[in-house]
Amino acid sequence: MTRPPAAELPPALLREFASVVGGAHVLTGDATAGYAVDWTGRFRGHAPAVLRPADTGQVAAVLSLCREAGVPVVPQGGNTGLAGGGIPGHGEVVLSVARLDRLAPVDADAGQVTAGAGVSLQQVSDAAGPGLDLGVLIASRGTATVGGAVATNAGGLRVLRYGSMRDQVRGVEAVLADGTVLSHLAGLVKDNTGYDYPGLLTGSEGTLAVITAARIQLVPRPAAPVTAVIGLGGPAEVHDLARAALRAVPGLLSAEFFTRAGLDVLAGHTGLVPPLPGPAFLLLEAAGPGAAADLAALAGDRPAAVGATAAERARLWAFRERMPEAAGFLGVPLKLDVSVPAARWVTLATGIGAVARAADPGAQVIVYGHVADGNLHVNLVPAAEADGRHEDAVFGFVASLGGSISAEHGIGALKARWLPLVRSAAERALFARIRAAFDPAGILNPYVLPR
Ligand code: 2HG
Ligand code: ZN
Repeated sequence: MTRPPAAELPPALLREFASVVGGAHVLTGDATAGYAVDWTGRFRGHAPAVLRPADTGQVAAVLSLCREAGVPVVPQGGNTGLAGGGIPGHGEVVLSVARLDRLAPVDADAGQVTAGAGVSLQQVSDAAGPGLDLGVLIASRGTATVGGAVATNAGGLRVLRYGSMRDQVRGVEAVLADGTVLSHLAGLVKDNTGYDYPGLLTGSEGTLAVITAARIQLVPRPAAPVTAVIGLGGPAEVHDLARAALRAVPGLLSAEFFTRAGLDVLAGHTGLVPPLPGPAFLLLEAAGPGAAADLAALAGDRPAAVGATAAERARLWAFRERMPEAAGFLGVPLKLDVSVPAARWVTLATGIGAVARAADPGAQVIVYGHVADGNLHVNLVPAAEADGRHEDAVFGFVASLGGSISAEHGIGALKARWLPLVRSAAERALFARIRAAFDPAGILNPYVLPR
C-alpha cells in the first residue's frame, strides 16, 4: 500500500536514501521549495524529500527503498512541464534526474546519440555538431531535459517536419518501481523483437518507470534557415496560408500562429515591439535550396518581416517563443494545450474566446500555437475561481470538435479529471492494467492519469 501523504519521512528512511545518493543529495525543508512549484505558479506542492541520484544504479536503489516503504514518487526533469505532472501535489518524494547528465559522443554512423535523462535538449542539439541536430525544438530547451521530454512526448516548433519526441526515440534505459533496470539502447532502426516498451514509456508521464537515458535519432541540421512573419486578418487566413505552405514549401520546418492581443501584452511588459500590423500572425520557417524564394512567393504582397541571419531569425522567433510568458504578466494562467482535426482548427481558434468567457466573463484569453499540427495553446487567466469551470468549457468544446485535451503537454495533474471526455472506459481500463503491470504497488506518480 502507498503511504498517505507525509509532511516528513522517518529519519531512518532519510538515512537510507543518504547512504545511496549521499547526504548532500537528499534535500529536505527549504531546499525542496524550487522542486515543489511549477514556473507558472499554478501547481504548488510539498516534497518531504528531493532525491538526486547520480546514476542508474542509484535510481534503482532509491526506488527499491521507496517501494518497500510505500512512499510515492514523482520523477522530475527540468521542471518546465505545464500540466503539473512533475510537481509533488500530494506530498510525494521528488526524484530529480538532473544529475543523470552523461552525454555519450555522437554515433556518426547512425546519426544517433545516447543521452542521460538530465541532459538538456539544448545540450543534445549543441553536441550533435554542425551537420546534425535534435529534431525536437521547444522554447524551454535550455532547461527541459531529455527525461522529461521523453516522458511527456514533447512536441514543439518543428513537429510538422520531424514529429514529436516519440519519433526521435530509438531506445530507452529505465528503472521500474521495484528497482529493475530495463535497457534497450542499441538504436537499431529495424528491431522487431517484441513489445516496443520504449515507445510505451514515451509519453507515460512518469507513471510506468523512471527514464534514465534515451537513444535519440538526430536529424540533418537544417541548412540556411529563413524565417518569415506574415501579418494576416485572422485564424482562417492563418490556417489557409499554413496549409498552402505545407504543400508549396518543401523545406518547411515550422508554421506557428500568434495574435496581436498576445503581442500587445508582451510589448507592455517586455518592450518587444510588434513587427507588423495585423490581428493575427503566421510565422513560417523553411530551410534548404529555394527556401527564401518559396516563402517570398507564398507571402505575396501581404505584410511580412523576413530574417535569414541568426540575429534576425532570433528577433522574429522571440515574438512566438515568448508568447508563453504573456499570460503570466496578467495573473497565474491556466495553460490548456489542445488539438483538433485540421478542418476544425479555425472553428476552435475563432470560437474559443467566447467559449471561455461564457464560463467566466472576466477571463483573459491569449491563444497561439502550432497551426500545422491542429494545436492551439489556450492561455487563460481566470477572473472567477479556477474550480474546473474553465476546463469544462474549453475541453468540452474541443471534445465536441473531435479533438484532444492534450496536444503536447500531457495529462499531468491538470487534466486527469477530464480524460473521460476523450478516452473511453475501455481505453482507461487498459491504461490501468498496463500501469498495474509496470508498477503493481502504485508508487510512481500516483495522481497523474487514471489508476
Ligand atoms: C509553446 O508552444 C509551448 O510555446 C508552451 O508548448 C505553451 O505556455 C504554453 O501554453
Ligand atoms: Zn507548444
